[in-house]
Amino acid sequence: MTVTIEDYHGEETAWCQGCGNFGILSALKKALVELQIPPYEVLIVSGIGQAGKLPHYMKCNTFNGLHGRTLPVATAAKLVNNHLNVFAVGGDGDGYAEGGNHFMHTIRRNPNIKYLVHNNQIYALTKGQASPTSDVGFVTKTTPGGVTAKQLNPIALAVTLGATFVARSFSGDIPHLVQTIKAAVQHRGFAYIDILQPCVTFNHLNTYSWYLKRIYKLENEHHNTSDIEAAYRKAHEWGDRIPIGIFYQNQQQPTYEEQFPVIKEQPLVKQPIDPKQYEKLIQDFL
Ligand SMILES: Cc1ncc(C[n+]2csc(CCOP(=O)(O)OP(=O)(O)O)c2C)c(N)n1
Ligand code: SF4
Repeated sequence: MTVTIEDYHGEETAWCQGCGNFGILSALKKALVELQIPPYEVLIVSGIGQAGKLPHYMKCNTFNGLHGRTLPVATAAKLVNNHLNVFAVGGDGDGYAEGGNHFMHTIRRNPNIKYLVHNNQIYALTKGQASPTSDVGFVTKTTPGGVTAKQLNPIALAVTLGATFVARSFSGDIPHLVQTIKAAVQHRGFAYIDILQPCVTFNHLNTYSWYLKRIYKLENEHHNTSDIEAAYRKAHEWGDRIPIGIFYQNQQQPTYEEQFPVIKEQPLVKQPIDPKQYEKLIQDFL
């Protein structure tokens, strides 16, 4: 049976008109349809935030958990059912502040999950406080005198930690985002995409036109995605020129789940359970 966009149609959205999240929702659906992946083979995990609401607007398996705890939940789900296409989604606050620790350790483990960060450079659900990716000098409710802390560079961090797929895209360029998500899905291992996502209500600095003036595509500059040093150099471009595209890719690393012989034959979820195996364990707790 052919998979269509309607198959993924979820609840009505509660995002503001013009929000960059719409581009991400639409691109994710398009990528899944172009790859002909049916909804029952997809799980989308999120935490809390405007970005964290995305699974509500999709019809497939979803899990909405705690703020900043998206990646460990997604990793666990992948271990339990390694045949599922597992996506983790969340904001820059969720992923780089509350969940920063998990970002680091998921990169080390390299599970075959896909991580889409809606990077609007602000905390949107809690009405506009500074986030780790807010520009220096940006005036917000928590930084009335302007942000003084140095901006986090998540792309450079991911490259440095040895992430096996590191990309950036823009929610205002749906074809580019669809292409990048498809490449992430086809990657064997942890695929991370930082998606520049204008928040039209609380971020009046990093607007669509602000990004459009600066963004250029790595693929138009013959960037070599297997050259980690070139990726690191490109990761440090932020200002007048902002690169989007795949910075780095390496498919030579084993995935996390490949290292568990118990799920080699079939997913844990499909393996028979013999209650007798647990008798001793239960006795120990009684
Ligand atoms: C542990 C914890 N800390 C703080 C909060 C409050 N909180 C809820 S959403 C949010 C910010 C969300 O911002 P972001 O992750 O960037 O997502 P966005 O809303 O911008 O998409 C915060 C701080 C919370 N729910 N849990
Ligand atoms: S507050 Fe910002 S991120 Fe949230 S829905 Fe509105 S525009 Fe989008």
